[in-house]
Amino acid sequence: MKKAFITGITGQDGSYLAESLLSKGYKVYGLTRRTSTQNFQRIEHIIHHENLELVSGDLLDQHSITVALKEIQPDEVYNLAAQSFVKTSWDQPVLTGEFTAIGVTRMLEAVRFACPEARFYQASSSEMFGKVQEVPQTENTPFYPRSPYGVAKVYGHWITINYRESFNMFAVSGILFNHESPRRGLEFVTRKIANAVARIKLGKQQFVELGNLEAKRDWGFAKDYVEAMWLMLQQDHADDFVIATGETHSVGEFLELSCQVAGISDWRSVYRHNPKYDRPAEVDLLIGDPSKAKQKLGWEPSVTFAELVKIMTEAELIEEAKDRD
Ligand code: NAP
Ligand code: F7E
Repeated sequence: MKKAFITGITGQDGSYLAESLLSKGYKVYGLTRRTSTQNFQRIEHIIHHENLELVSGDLLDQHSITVALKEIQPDEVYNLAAQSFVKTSWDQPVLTGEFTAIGVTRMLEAVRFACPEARFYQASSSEMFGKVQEVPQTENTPFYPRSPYGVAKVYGHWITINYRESFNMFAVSGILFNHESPRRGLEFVTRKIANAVARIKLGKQQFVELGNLEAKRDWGFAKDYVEAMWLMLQQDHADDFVIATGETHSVGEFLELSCQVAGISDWRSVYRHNPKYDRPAEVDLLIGDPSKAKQKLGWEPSVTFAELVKIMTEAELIEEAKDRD
């Protein structure tokens, strides 16, 4: 039985990846950090699975991850843990660097010391392209990050490549563009919109307050994207891949379509601009070129933008209707 170790298992991607690996017959170990109230909502449905084990540790604590990896001896390590909200990275830039940048080195050091044969996946991000130097963005497009989060991810990306080249480790980076789902954190714009639209439809709130409606993103479905992570670790050679849909849409389009799904005819009537949601430096346009992933991994997205908006809005309509009273 193959063994996988996932950091960030309580997050959106970690929960989908754990599900997928369990269905493939893996024994899955998930790193969780101590919290005063449990935050296992996204993994509640698999928590009693006989092949899932949670391990206590933190990316800030080198010893905890080294000891866990020494004990488990995993075949595959997926480093998904991070401070992943871009806006917060301006409020907590140092902590973001500790988790999202230096945390990667801690993971690579732990693997190098405890299980050097394990294959390592690093969750890189399209935020590294920031102020884009090329359209669409490929594996060879130069980085120009626009937030402390983006800068930290560039560090994580290059240290992964550096360990591959220095120590001959099977270490890869997936440059994943935005991917969403009903499990997305409520602070991210897609889930925020889908949730607000559902609440407006049900008469629980009047408006949705947003920042920049013009920003464009290449949005895919998270469940598709975790399959790409797994595929990257099944290859003969360690390599880095862009994972994206190849389409871009604005925040405004997401809002308009979500309103259509919910049966709200005039989206402008429910929208308010609030400058508090604008960013000190914006990433205006992201659009990825996934041709290398298609050619070498045989990976393609299965959910279109319109389907994604529908999945997310309908999920919120169901959830919000449950606690209507
Ligand atoms: P997410 O929902 O925010 O999940 C982040 C996970 O990291 C949570 O499980 C969190 O644990 C854990 N974590 C944070 N700090 C930690 C620490 N110090 N020690 C241990 N665990 C820690 O993020 P996601 O959307 O699933 O994304 C997964 C990864 O992909 C992240 O690295 C993100 O930056 C990257 N990424 C995401 C996207 C996207 O569009 N979703 C695109 C490109 C790259 P708690 O539950 O305890 O907070
Ligand atoms: O913002 C605009 C905002 O926070 C998307 C993370 O998973 O993807 C994610 O980062 C856009 C930005 O995601 C609001 O200015 C307008 O242009 O949903 P977001 P993100 O910043 O693209 C990348 C690939 C990651 O790696 C990250 O971990 O939407 N926007 N109004 C707003 N954004 C938010 N959050 N809230 C608003 O009210």
